[in-house]
Parts: sequence; C-alpha cells; structure tokens
Amino acid sequence: MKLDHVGVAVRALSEVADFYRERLGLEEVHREEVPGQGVRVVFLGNPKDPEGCQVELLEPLSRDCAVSKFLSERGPGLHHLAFRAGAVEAAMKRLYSAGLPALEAAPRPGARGHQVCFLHPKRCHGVLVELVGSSAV
Ligand code: CMX
Repeated sequence: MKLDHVGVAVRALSEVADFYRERLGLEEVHREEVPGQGVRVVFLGNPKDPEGCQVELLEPLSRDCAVSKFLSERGPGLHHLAFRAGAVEAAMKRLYSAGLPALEAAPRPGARGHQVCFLHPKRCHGVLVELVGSSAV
C-alpha cells in the first residue's frame, strides 16, 4: 500500500500550519471539519503532486474525542500513518482473516470524502494505522 498521509496531532492549527508552510514550503491543499472523527483538519503538500504523501494536521473539536485524549496523554506529535488501501472493506476482511481486525466493524467516513478504518497501535508495533479507501463515501 502507498503512504497517503502522515497524521500529526496539534492543539491549534493556527499555531502549527505556518511551520509547515513557511519553514518547510508545503502548501495547504485541503481543510475541513470531520465531525465523525471529532477533528478539524488541514492537509499540506505539493499541489502539483496530488498523488504525493501529505501531512494532515489534526485539531480536536471537543474534549472527548480520540485526538484530544492523545494530546492529553502524549502531547502534540505524530498521530498516525495512513495508507491507500483501494477497497477498504476488502482490505479489512483480508486483515481480519490474518488476525488483525480493524477498530471498526465497517468503514466509516473520513476526511476528503473517503471511507476509512483504523488499526490499533498495539497491534501495529506502536503506530496507529489508517486505511484510506479510493472510493468516496
Ligand atoms: N499512536 C500510538 N499509540 C497510541 C495512539 C496513537 N495515535 N493513541 C493511543 N495510543 C496508545 C496509548 O498511549 C495507550 O498506550 P499505553 O497502554 O502503552 O499507555 C494505548 O494506545 C491506549 O489504547 P486504548 O486503551 O485502546 O484506547 P484509547 O482510548 O487511548 O484510544 C485508539 C486509542 C487508537 C483506540 C483511538 O484513538 C481510536 O479509536 N483512534 C481511531 C480514530 C482516530 O484516531 N480518529 C482521529 C483521526 C481522524 C482523521 O485522521 O481524520
């Protein structure tokens, strides 16, 4: 699977996005709220390379979401790796059969209109893994 993006948990997008834009030269390519995931996100990358790996900044929308808990326990920083999985449901079935069930019973709506699922960091050697579907929700 190809790496789609790297998720980074931040306390405030406004405090962090400039670092990626001004110091590292990335450009904002997408911004949205994903209520089902409890986050407001900004994707940064190279607009001329839409297939290239991007950075997703994740700001919690409330105190009781996954990213808020992550920030309280571990502080800002690398949150997850996201891979393009094609048909997410098929990937979930394949991984389930191999003894690696996703956190969700079925794909759910993620950012940019994609179906997504997550694999628990305890089952992935300390890294939260997201599978991103190619189809829109
Ligand atoms: N990376 C690595 N380890 C992580 C982690 C992460 N992102 N989040 C939690 N952990 C670790 C905790 O530090 C803890 O480790 P220790 O037991 O060693 O202290 C352990 O996982 C806790 O696991 P848990 O008790 O099962 O559950 P949590 O309540 O902490 O939830 C998780 C963890 C992964 C199940 C939850 O965050 C989740 O469901 N994530 C998927 C959804 C998500 O993260 N959405 C936001 C992103 C949306 C987007 O990208 O658009």
